[in-house]
Amino acid sequence: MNRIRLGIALSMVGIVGTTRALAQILNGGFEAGFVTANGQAQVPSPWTSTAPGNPFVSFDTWANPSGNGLNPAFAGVFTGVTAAQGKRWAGGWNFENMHQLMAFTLTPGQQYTISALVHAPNAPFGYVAGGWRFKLGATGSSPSTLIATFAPTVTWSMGWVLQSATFTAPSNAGSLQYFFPEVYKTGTLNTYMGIDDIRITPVPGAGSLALIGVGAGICAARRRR
Ligand SMILES: [Ca+2]
Repeated sequence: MNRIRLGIALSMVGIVGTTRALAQILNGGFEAGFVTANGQAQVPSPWTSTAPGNPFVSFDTWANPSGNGLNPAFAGVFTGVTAAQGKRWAGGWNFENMHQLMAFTLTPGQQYTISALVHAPNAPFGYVAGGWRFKLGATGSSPSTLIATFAPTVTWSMGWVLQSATFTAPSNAGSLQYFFPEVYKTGTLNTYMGIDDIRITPVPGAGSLALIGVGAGICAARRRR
């Protein structure tokens, strides 16, 4: 193999590796962009909801004190809490929604890990902690496909907790470009939960490991010359 072909082959390995490492979720830490109305019923772009500004529909953006977003002490929900990552996080009731158009669609059959830092509410007013689940949809109003669920085990005293789940992208993932985090309740009481640093990353599989093997083989061949 000559130097040019070796260079092209190694570049292809590099391109594939880079593409796989790119994040599907944009602004997963809710740090970029300005939110109006002190963040109540508002989420920063590219996040949005079916009715931005409607406090019975849209998720909220919370910020460390004096930041751009809801004060953690608002309604006593997150009194004393600061962001797990950066200066802001998002939260919502089980009856509220939020979504974004992902940067890339998921690859059908590929395994992914979804992770996030989650926080239960300080719930003195008749609501409780719940869980998070994640869906895909073909439009911003059609969360049709459940892809992952986090156990509803996070309580107020635990602070921020990193949760994750692994899933296989469905066969129609190419047509499901919208991503929806949702809060679910486990009993009769409504629940409110916070979330920060949402990520979806591919699990290295047989395909990418084979490419790494090809790259290593090329390097070995080059050394032998
Ligand atoms: Ca954040």
